[in-house]
Amino acid sequence: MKNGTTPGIFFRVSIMATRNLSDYDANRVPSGEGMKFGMVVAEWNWEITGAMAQGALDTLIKHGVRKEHIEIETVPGSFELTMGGQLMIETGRFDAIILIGCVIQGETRHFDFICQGVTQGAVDLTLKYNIPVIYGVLTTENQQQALDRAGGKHGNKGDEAAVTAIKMADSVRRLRRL
Ligand code: RBF
Repeated sequence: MKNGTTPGIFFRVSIMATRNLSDYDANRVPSGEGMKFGMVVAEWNWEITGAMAQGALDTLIKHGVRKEHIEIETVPGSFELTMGGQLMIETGRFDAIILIGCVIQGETRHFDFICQGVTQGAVDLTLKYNIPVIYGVLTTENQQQALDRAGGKHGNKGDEAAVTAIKMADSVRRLRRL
């Protein structure tokens, strides 16, 4: 289905989701000019999360967000992303918050508990504060799968989180103006 061609339906924003959002059409991303973003990055699995954070940062800037409108905080692990996100939201300075983490399956059930905690935490934050909280958290079976998604063969999920943040911030601005 082509955008805008369905009778009676007008897509104000071009649909651009594919299986791999890193393949997005950059021309169809709203401008990030004037938008402010907070990013919380887990230090655990830094090789992965650092690459994702860099990707997110580059992508925000590429789409017009000013460097001084991006603040980055690190937290020890993905479990702490919710708290970091909450602290950032409470400053009132941001249009959207990006959480970056990587949880890799180990031998114990920690994986499940951390994934569950941060996922529910992100949902709770976004609904409690009515602000986009973008879930840039990899949950993989092994390190290779994570590397593949942090600038490897499956793109960089940090880039995708940044695009999602801009799109959601744009949606909020447009809808609140209506
Ligand atoms: N944090 C991550 O971000 N990714 C992980 O893969 C990860 N694995 C962990 C495995 C174990 C056994 C433990 C105890 C912690 C792990 N953490 C991981 C850290 C976790 O998110 C949190 O920082 C700590 O549990 C302290 O609250």
